[in-house]
Amino acid sequence: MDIQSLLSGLSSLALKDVKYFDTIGSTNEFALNWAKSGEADNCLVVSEEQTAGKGRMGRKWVTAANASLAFSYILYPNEDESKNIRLFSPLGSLAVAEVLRQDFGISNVNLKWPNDILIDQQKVSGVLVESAWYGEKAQAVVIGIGINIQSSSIPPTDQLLYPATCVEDHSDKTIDRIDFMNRILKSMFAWRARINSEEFLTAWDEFLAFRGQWVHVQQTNQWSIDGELIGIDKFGNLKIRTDKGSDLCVAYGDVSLRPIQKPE
Ligand code: BT5
Repeated sequence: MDIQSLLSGLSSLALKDVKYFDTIGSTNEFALNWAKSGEADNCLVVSEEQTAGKGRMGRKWVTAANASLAFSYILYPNEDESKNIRLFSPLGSLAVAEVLRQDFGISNVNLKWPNDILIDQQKVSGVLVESAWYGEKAQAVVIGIGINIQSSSIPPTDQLLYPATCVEDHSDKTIDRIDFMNRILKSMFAWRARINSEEFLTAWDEFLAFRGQWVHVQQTNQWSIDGELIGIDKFGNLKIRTDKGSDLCVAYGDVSLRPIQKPE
């Protein structure tokens, strides 16, 4: 990858600016600093490799040179969007899922609430949304997306909390990474216009992994719940039915989820 091929491959998106790095600590970190300038709306940061890629809750994200995609898109939300900043995470994951299914014909794509993209129940991509303040009270949002494209991008098992896979293991097509990123951004822009709509929640809900299954939801070591995964509500919260039959909603936040055996 290089800046020339990036600029030409993404030219139809009318991005304001694109920064490309052969290697960087984290594209999100760079984007957050850039966003604070107040002049980075609709800008993109891409790196071939990350040496300190970030996941949620201080976890690490591994990006391998020539085999992965790692990029961060910066936007300044409008007033309506500012009320629902947490929807930008499913915006990114819905775009990735849609491209995998619609453009690459990969059928078994699901979204593990709140932010993981799975193929055949294995993690292929993760989204990290972070925001920063600039000026007096204006907020910037960075949508960071990491995707495993070729098999050499899959980290060793001892670095993983959850099984991982890559796109090329599930598609007959060779993946052109810039074309792939272009499609994801295009889908993201289209859904952004409808981010507060019921249609957006429905599209997200349709991709939801583990519906009807027993899951364990853990919130930063303090609180956890086991129950049947029902779906998402109109705010994007996860609906869980406990063994006593009551429904609970888990708000998006520092939450992790995994399927478990239903107790007898
Ligand atoms: C995420 O966090 O999945 C969000 C990942 C976001 C990465 C992008 S890359 C561009 C931008 N710049 C950044 O610095 N970050 C963003 P989380 O749900 O917390 O998952 C992290 C966990 O995923 C780790 O603890 C590992 O278990 C696992 N993991 C790390 N690298 C992986 C990979 N390449 N493929 C699959 N799983 C991975």
